[in-house]
Amino acid sequence: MKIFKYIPTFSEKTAVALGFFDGLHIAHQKVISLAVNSGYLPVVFTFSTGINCPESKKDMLLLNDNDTKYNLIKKLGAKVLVEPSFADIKNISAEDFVNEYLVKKLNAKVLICGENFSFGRQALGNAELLEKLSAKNNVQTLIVNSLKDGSEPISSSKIRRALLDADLITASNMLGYDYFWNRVVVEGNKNGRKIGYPTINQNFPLDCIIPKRGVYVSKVNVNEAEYMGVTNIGVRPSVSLVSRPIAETYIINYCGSELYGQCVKVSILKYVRGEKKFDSLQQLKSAIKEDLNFAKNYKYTKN
Ligand code: RBF
Ligand code: MG
Repeated sequence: MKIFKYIPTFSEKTAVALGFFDGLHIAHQKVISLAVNSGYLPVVFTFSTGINCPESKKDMLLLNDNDTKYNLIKKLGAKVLVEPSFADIKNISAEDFVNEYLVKKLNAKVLICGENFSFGRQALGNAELLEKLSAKNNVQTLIVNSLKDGSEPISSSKIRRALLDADLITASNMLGYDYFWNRVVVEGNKNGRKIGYPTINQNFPLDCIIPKRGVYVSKVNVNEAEYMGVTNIGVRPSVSLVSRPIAETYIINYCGSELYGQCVKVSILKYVRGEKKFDSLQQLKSAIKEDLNFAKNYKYTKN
């Protein structure tokens, strides 16, 4: 998949999937799949945020870091990702956005978006306007209705709320996969090995969401192999308090080499308990042992 940080010009006819695609839930997946299966060059059009971001996305913590977003989009079969910064597109009128950028530059023959898509200056454009403007250019528009989880419409903000509540059933139903991160392993305080449970430590980027603190049954992918694990998201009050929660994962039956500096994918499957302050390392150790037993007995049903 080729990634452009600006809006390129294509001679090949394209199908363009439009959206922010944070979390890439099942409705996002449907939007992108329609582009992939259109017969045209499948392009995903999104934007990056920074200090400049839409009002609706202010203070919003992301579900995915960028690499994860790229990988999920690539896995769906998109060949091109167009990702200008929001600052570069926010003053384009809805009309120019469609006529000049989507139709002329990207050479779109099909445009796909969700029913609550908005675009253009002051986010004045909606799916209906997109359809109207593309029809004038003989471009087809496909509008994907909100998908539902039971009676609840699926949305990235509902997934965020579910993760803050450790409601992993809702999160994975809406995502279509178990919530995961794929991040570099950093050096820890090496206290884990003193109590017999060495862990891999991973930080949460400042702009990404941190699921509810506590212990989870997890699934860990190291290179090609898959392991079960137990993950603590927290500040470890029993040992040496850190100011921002980190993820510490003990990988069950792992006896390979140190993983510092490597990216490891950790999926959280089931919430076990909250993080506690123990008075002794012995108590912490037996709590972790119980967590491990719980994980070993946990019946994992693949999403
Ligand atoms: N630290 C705590 O202070 N309280 C806890 O309840 C706690 N639970 C944990 C559960 C698991 C499965 C793991 C792997 C770690 C946990 N920790 C907890 C963090 C622990 O203090 C830390 O991993 C080691 O001491 C190494 O820093
Ligand atoms: Mg949405």
